[in-house]
Amino acid sequence: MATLGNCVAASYLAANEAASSSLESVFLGVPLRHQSSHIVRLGSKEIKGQVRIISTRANAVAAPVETVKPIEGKKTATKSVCIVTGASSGLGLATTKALVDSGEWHVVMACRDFLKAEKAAKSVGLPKGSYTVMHLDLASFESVRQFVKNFRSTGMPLDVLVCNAAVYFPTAKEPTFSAEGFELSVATNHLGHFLLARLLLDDLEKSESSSKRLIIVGSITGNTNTLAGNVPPKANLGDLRGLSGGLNGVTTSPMIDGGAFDGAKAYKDSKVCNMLTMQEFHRRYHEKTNIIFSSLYPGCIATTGLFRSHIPLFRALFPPFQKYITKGFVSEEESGKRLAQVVRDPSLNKSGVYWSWNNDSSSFENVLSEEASDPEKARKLWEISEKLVGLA
Ligand code: NDP
Ligand code: PMR
Repeated sequence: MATLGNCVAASYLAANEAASSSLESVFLGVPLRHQSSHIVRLGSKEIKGQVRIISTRANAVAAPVETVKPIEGKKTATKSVCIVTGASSGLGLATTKALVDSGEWHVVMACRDFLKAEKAAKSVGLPKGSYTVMHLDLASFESVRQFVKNFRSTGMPLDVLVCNAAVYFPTAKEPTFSAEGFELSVATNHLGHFLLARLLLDDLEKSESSSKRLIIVGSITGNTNTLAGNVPPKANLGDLRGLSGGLNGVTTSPMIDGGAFDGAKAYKDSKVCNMLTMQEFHRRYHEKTNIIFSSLYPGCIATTGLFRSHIPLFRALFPPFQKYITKGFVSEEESGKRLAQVVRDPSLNKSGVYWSWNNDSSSFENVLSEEASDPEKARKLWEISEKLVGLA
């Protein structure tokens, strides 16, 4: 059955058909045309917007900016708004699908590859108008800041932010670096998200939702109180001397603890940073803002793009190993439902929690490793990170 919101969206689209044909851009000489609409809550008003593609960086694939034309006097069903970083594949895409399917959420897919994200949205059957793709490259602070500006310019409220995107370079012999010269996995998984979350905290605080949330995806492999977390190389931030030095691989080590480069360790270290950051946000802001801060281990989603640069043998054996030996395997669809639960389930409303699931898919509050729950380390990480991203 068509909702009032859908009907209004359809008539809005028809009315704007002529105008929207000018929303064109060019990518590698090929004209692009993208059109989408959304209806979301803006305070007590409803707003609708169209997406068009522009470039925010010289080397960007394609970046959208929304123009929002508030329509006065129209009443539509209201939707909550959730930003999901890295929504173009794996857990992020499955979570987007679960949220959109609920009929209650509009998802802003914050992705570095606009065309890939659009294709991914279509591949899982997201209806036009149920999502907005916006360009975000977490490996560039400039892009993070531009994303925040673009998001604000849409006039959409922000009810939940999900920091999900990540990269993993297990076979790299040498480090690679972000736009600002930080080792790429810590820069993407931790520093980019740290800046994004800090900048969007104000927007979250303004949300009228009684259940506004900031979620940072963690993992079992960063927790050395588990079997998986004891597979070498183990996560260890040490005294954070490499991070303090700027992780640049020239004057300092590219690793947080100051050691020699190890791609698998850098990823696990970045996950420890994600879990520490969530707890530090909780300590600093939960009481003041009423925002619920959470992290989670969604299960071993052994089929995702995270393992794209691993050797072919690993990619072939990892899913059956997790399915039949460790029994830690979850499908992308199931992991998406789990993260969507952390976004919207009223019973998962406790702040400062690292959520996990039993084999029967019931959620529980998990215990973090000593390092991943060390408040002193979390404070130090916060202070160094805010200097590196230019907030202090
Ligand atoms: P995927 O590789 O499928 O998804 C990662 C997403 O991050 C992709 O959409 C990717 O974009 C995006 N991304 C990477 N770099 C950037 C960047 N610089 N800017 C913006 N987006 C970027 O992996 P998963 O779905 O498995 O990973 C999602 C989360 O789940 C991660 O935080 C991971 O640590 C966590 N996790 C995964 C587990 C697993 O078993 N797979 C287990 C535990 C936690 P693009 O599509 O363009 O590459
Ligand atoms: Mg691991 C209960 C045991 C368990 C679980 C739940 C995982 C999850 N793993 C487990 C055990 C083991 N793993 C064991 C015994 C081994 C040695 C054979 C093992 C190996 C292994 C490798 C080489 N596992 C891996 C790798 C990776 O490259 C993955 C990784 O560390 O990525 C950072 C990985 C993972 N195991 C997991 C999970 C969830 C991962 C993936 C990613 C992540 O933490 O995000």
